[in-house]
Amino acid sequence: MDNMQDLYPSRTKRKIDMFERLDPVVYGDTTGKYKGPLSSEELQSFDDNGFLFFDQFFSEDDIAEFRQELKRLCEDDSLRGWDGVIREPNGDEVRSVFEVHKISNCFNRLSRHPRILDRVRQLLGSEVYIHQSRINYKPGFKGKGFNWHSDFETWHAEDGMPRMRAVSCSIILTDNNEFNGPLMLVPGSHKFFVPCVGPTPEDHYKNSLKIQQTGVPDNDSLAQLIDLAGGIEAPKGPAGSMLLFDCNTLHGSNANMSPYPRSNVFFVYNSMENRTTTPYAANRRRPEFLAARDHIPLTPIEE
Ligand code: AKG
Repeated sequence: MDNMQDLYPSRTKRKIDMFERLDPVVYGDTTGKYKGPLSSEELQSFDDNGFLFFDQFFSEDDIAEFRQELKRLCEDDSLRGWDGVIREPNGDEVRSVFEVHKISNCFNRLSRHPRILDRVRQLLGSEVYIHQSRINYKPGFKGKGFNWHSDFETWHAEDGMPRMRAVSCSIILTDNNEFNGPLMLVPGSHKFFVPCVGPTPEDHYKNSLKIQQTGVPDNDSLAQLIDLAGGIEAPKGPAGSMLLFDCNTLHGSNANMSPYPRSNVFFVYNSMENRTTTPYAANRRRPEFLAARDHIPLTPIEE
């Protein structure tokens, strides 16, 4: 695949209507090399909705060390000034820390946990590498929201991800409830690609990681997809719960209006058959902390 064949044009001058996705959603099954723990029903549900939620996937005990690490990274002076630490718009609170699978042993190990990898490899039907990882902290009262978007749209336009063959895994590190800005998803939206209007600004990531305004779907398309697919869902649960969602599922979240932080870690697994090339709609590649260049297949840790 080269960039001459852009199957998912976006960041265009004029609006292009949304169209049906050209790629499968689930690549593996319950037999064969990448068979995994997900049942046929779970695979079908992921195919239909674009996500799967696992309540209390890890226990409180399992995640105790990750909560400590979450705090440590947020307070780590040696990370101050690094571009991979994003502050809230108009504030000094940490919004996100990127590349946590590289800067933290603890999160590196979590990203290679066999219980996650088995499921992700089954969904993608191949070996996988990490395209991006991050913690979104969403601190109490101060954490702002994330506008609706498809991650694939950005990864395609700005990172050169050719096809829809990536899955995000979000692990809840502090309880997510209706008050602290849980992630919301549009079930079924992953089946359509919504081209976005407007060219990619230079160094777009410097603003988009605080508030994304380019590469977001127009309201008409959004409303249509929300109507079509049956609304919006916000899977909530205690720390240790896990969400797997397709790279093209529309999602976003509100600000945290409660005193309690809503902190989740995200690992983005891309298929080894779908390695990134050059951006489809940006002048330059984004920095490595946002889009990995070492496409190394992951090996599971021993439990
Ligand atoms: C992102 O980081 O791109 C997200 O969409 C996450 C939204 C959230 O953490 O609420």
